Amino acid sequence: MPEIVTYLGNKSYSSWSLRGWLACKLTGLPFREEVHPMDTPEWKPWISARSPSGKVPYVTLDGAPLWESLAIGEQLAELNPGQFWPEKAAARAHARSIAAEMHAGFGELRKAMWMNLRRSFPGKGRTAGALADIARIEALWEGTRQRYAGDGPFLFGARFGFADAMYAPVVARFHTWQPALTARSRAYVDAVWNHPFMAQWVADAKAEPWTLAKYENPDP
Ligand SMILES: N[C@@H](CCC(=O)N[C@@H](CS)C(=O)NCC(=O)O)C(=O)O
Repeated sequence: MPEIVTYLGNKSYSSWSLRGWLACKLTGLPFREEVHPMDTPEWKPWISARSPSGKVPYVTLDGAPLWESLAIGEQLAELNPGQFWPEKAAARAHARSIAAEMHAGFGELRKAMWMNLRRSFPGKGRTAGALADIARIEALWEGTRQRYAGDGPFLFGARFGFADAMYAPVVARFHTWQPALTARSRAYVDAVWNHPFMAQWVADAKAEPWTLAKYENPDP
């Protein structure tokens, strides 16, 4: 069995860490995780001694370094392909494209509505840029689900896959900041939020001892 180790920032705040961890979960294999609080004097030395980019998520697979969440997902998918990507080529092409769009984009949303799994800031963070990103995400979710989800609750149907994992932190942000969403988007948000992987991550986040002030004030 391959040895997988994942290095993570705070589960409460580190949205990229969540993507890497979900990729590890999708393998269906046991893995070890090491969590370290960000924005502390020890953070940079800790992560820089491990991850070539000095960022999380960082994963080792039988000792081989893996960084950048999309690359982590693609590599770990080789261990359990059917769980990560849809079976049909057209759906897989679509899944890869929306995963890449998430990897590269939505900076305004990420800046205005950061992840904080222990807090609720309804009505805040609604900058023009964040609202434009949300409109694109809702259109993308709806277009994908209309075409590929059938009766299933996730982007490509019944199975929570890697495209869902890439958007899971958006779901978490929507949970905290509660922007206005269509009923269909809300149903998708609920499906991801209630998935057992997500529930486990949120429970771990709530049990963390660390609070980072910069993520606690919705009116910076
Ligand atoms: N494009 C990278 C983004 C990595 C990233 O920005 N990670 C943040 C996680 S919140 C980080 O490590 N921040 C702490 C730091 O830069 O010291 C990926 O997809 O993995």
